[in-house]
Amino acid sequence: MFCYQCEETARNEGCTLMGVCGKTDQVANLQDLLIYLLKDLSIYNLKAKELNQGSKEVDKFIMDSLFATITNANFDSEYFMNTIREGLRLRDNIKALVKEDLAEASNWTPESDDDIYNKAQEVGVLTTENEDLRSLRELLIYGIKGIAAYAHHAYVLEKKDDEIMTFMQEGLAATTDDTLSVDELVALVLKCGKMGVNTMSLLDKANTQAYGHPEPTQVNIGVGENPGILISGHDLKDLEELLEQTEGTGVDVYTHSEMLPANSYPAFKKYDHFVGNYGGSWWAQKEEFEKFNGPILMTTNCLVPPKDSYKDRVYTTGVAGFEGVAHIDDRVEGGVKDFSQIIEAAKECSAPQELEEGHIMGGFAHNAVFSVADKVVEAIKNGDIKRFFVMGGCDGRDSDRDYYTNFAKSLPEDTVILTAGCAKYRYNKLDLGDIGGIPRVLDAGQCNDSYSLVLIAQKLAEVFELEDINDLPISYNIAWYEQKAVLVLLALLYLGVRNIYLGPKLPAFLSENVLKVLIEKFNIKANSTVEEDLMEMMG
Ligand code: FSO
Ligand code: SF4
Repeated sequence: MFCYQCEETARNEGCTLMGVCGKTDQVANLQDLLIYLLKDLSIYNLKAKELNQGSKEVDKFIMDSLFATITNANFDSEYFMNTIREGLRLRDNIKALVKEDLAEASNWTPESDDDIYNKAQEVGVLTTENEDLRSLRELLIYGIKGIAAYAHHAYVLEKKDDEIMTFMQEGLAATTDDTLSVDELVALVLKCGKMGVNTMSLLDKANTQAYGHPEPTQVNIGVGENPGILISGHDLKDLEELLEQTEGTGVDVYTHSEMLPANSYPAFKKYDHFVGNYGGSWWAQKEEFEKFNGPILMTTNCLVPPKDSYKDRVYTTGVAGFEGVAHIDDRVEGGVKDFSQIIEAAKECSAPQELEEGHIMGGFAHNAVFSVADKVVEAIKNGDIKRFFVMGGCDGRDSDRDYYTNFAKSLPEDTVILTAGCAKYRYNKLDLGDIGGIPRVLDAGQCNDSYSLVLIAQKLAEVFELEDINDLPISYNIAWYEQKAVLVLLALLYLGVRNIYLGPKLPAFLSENVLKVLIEKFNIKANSTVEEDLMEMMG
């Protein structure tokens, strides 16, 4: 195996024996093979689209398969074996339709499971020998994985966009094209950022039309006395159905990690048994799931290989999966998922052990911030707010992420943090106060709600009549971990944001030359010490 798609990759070079995330060598190879097949499937489906015969089934298959290969989403080799077999079936169908021999993998047909395992060892990232080409191709693929995740969430809420589906396939196909120049690949990477903005916008519409606009909310972080179900990941539709099915059963529902922002949506606040948020960000789950006592539902990525002590309480659904962990099937068209086995199991469990008590503030997505825009603009004009710091992105387990806690603590009191994603857990329980009633940490929501931060910046630029958003008093100190954060970064670059500080480490998949391009074009910087970075950002 060779995988270097996330920030925790071994030695900041690549995982080669086993993933730091817990992904086995076999699963990593099968994911490589799946990506290899998706590239060919894309080539064929794009051709079929030209003939007005593109397959919606293939569109969805490519989107969901990409999502399943995101860090911490699916660790189950059987899932990938089945998905590969399904991919081969779709490939053969569409190949017969197109009636042309267009791509290399289309000539490979396994006769046994061993054939699949053997092929899986031959098609990984390192087959592109040129380091810069590999770097650009993988950067594009990781951005597209981010699109796939967000497009999937919009899709389950009935929001679909052909242009986004087609772009994922164009991007994948481009990574097999040896004739593309470096400039053409860089252009595609930026187009990925543009499509990322479109996808986050689509998901924003999907979420807010289904569940209302998030509103400023004090989220309880304590526990109640009933047994509970803990729901994690990003899928709001799963939460909706779980809340409906648990109502009146005596079982409470709590969010974990990236599901925290759900507490601020009007549609979910109406449930009395929706108690609040339990614990911190994804990497703390081993300890927290142990103490939760009840079942845990993982709806998307952010699963850490479970300990035996609570493994029988973990359930996956959607593209998430883990060997030996129960999986809740997808809804059939027009139906809902059946969570009854989780609810029945919860009834036998004791209430969660208290980790902490109190509240944290959430719900500052674009609509809520716009509703107090006058106040914010006034505070900027009269000097009460000197600068905003966008500190969105991911959290991770390395101790060097203390940097973000210390950075937040060191910020002058006339500054405000704008955040989204699980990076917030490094500072959202600090008491940073408010500025004239505006909290000093404005949490827009999940990582995809970084879109809100972009809208807020654009709105401020409009109010202050600035043509260039870089002229706003906003600094960007972004933390990344997995591929959705790569997409968020590309989206910011596409929008012309310069001088982004990225940490806690620069991606191992950026070669020296590709990094040079990003520095020249966008002045991206690796973060250094809190003092140095803060001094530079405050100008
Ligand atoms: Fe964080 Fe990534 Fe979205 Fe996980 S961006 S690491 S917790 O996916 O969830 O915010
Ligand atoms: Fe390693 Fe990250 Fe890949 Fe897991 S996802 S194998 S930790 S690089």
